[in-house]
Amino acid sequence: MAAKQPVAIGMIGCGFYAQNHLHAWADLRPEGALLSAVCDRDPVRAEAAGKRFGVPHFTDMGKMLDTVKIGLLDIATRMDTHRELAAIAAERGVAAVVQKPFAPTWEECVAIVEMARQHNAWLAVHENFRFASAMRAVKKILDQGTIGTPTWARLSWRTGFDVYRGQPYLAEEEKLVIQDVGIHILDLARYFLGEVAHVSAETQKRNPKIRAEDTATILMRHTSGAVCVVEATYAAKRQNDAFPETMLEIEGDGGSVILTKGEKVIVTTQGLSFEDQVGGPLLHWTSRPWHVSQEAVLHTNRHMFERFRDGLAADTSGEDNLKTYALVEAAYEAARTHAAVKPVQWVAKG
Ligand code: NAD
Ligand code: 89V
Repeated sequence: MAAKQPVAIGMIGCGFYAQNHLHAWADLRPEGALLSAVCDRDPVRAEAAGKRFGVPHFTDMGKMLDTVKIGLLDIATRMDTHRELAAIAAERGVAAVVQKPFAPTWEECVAIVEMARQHNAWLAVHENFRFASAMRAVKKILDQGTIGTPTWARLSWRTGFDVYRGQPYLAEEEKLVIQDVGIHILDLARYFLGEVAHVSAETQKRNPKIRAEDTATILMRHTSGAVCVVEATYAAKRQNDAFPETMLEIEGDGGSVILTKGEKVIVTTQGLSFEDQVGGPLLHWTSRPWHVSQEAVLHTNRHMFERFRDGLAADTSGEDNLKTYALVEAAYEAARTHAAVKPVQWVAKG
């Protein structure tokens, strides 16, 4: 069997969260993912990343692509820049992974997907919650039929952790908890229970110091008939905070699977229960409490690299992520109208 070709990786954005992407790419070098250049419009951040990971650094993506031959771009800038950067990648026929949220509006998300299709450019969204070890373990339990057909679920992400310290921009966003973290949990709901028929939602702003909603309670009916509650808040006040873990309970017609703090799973089937630790290991570059999220970056980057290298679409391709983004839009619409909303569906032109 022919040896698989290595892929030259270009990192765009070397800010707060991109540090995890950079460490993950460094860990994937032995597998053929060769971090080859970094770029940040802030020269200090660009140079720091270039020095730390031993690659050339740039402050302009176009100059980087003129200078270094890149196979796969990893764009970890904030959402307001994604359309412009993804367009440059598509026009140059370079494959790209874009961090979530895909873009500030549905229309911009669609424009990015259609631009990539027009240029036949490979495109995916870095949506990493479903790639976390614990979530993949739960998915395996469901796929094995251990609890029968899932009929009801609650996916809960509740914290009082100071997310604004690492990401101060969150306090000024026009839309907050649904667009920033709800999007992850809605993606998990699709991953575990399939597509959604309609969405109801209530939002609250419980922290007076921030601009937008920090608490959302979402109720969904899936096309399978299953019902799912998605909850997310940055305004919890509790001991033993689980940040950044997602707690879940999924019930099927043959049992249930519950994921508790510390990534412990409790499975009940045929009247018997067993427990297991399903979290991933601490890595040489990860630290509590972010380790759960950081380890998910490694698995997500590996998935993107392997799927691109093998000429296959990613599970969270641009087109797939439109279905998750449509749930974000539907939840905001439902909260605004206090009525159930059918998520919009994107249909490819031509
Ligand atoms: P940040 O502001 O710390 O970093 C963004 C960096 O991009 C900055 O250094 C900025 O200078 C650079 N940049 C902006 N425009 C650029 C351009 N045109 N060319 C080159 N560089 C440019 O933001 P962050 O907190 O690291 O968030 C980045 C993205 O990651 C956001 O979309 C955020 O939602 C997402 N995020 C995802 C997760 C997760 O996947 N679990 C966690 C945190 C943040
Ligand atoms: O994971 C994220 O997308 C971050 C959060 C604060 C939720 O961790 O924005």
